[in-house]
Amino acid sequence: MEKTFLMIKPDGVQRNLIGEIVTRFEKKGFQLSGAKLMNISNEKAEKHYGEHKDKPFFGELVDFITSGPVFAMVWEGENVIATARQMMGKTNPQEAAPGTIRGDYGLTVGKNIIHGSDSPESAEREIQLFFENDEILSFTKDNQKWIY
Ligand code: RTP
Ligand code: MG
Repeated sequence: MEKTFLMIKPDGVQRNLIGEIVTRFEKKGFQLSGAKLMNISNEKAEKHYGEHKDKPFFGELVDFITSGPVFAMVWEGENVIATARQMMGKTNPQEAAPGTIRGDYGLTVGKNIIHGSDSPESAEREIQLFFENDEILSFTKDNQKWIY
């Protein structure tokens, strides 16, 4: 089953949105396979956002993501990578549709609550960067036949 890496950013943790966000993905039908509250080192932040290292906002982005605990998660399910991005909404909360996480809870692009992998390659890379293999659990729930 497809897996993605989602991370509630420091603003989402500070604003007590962990439960609300986890609930949305659970109710959608996705399954949580790993999760932890953690601080990110500068080195990990720079690796994670490596694709943006030449952008003017890179410094701010790294400072923000390392400014407090994040809630890192691995979720699985059919088309979870693309569907989670849709549930998150556009990068800039001003353009994110109501009903999406960023559309409902964010105001500015620099503090947009949640990160989600944008492709299978990113998902693979980001899961490896944030999780050890034994922190990702594969198990079957009885509800599967009602979802698929
Ligand atoms: P993310 O990686 O955090 O899930 O967000 P994303 O894919 O929707 O957006 P991406 O283009 O990867 O940008 C990463 C993060 O950089 C911040 N950003 N700031 N000041 C700006 O113009 C600007 N543009 C992007 C955002 O916080 C975005 O989530
Ligand atoms: Mg991105």
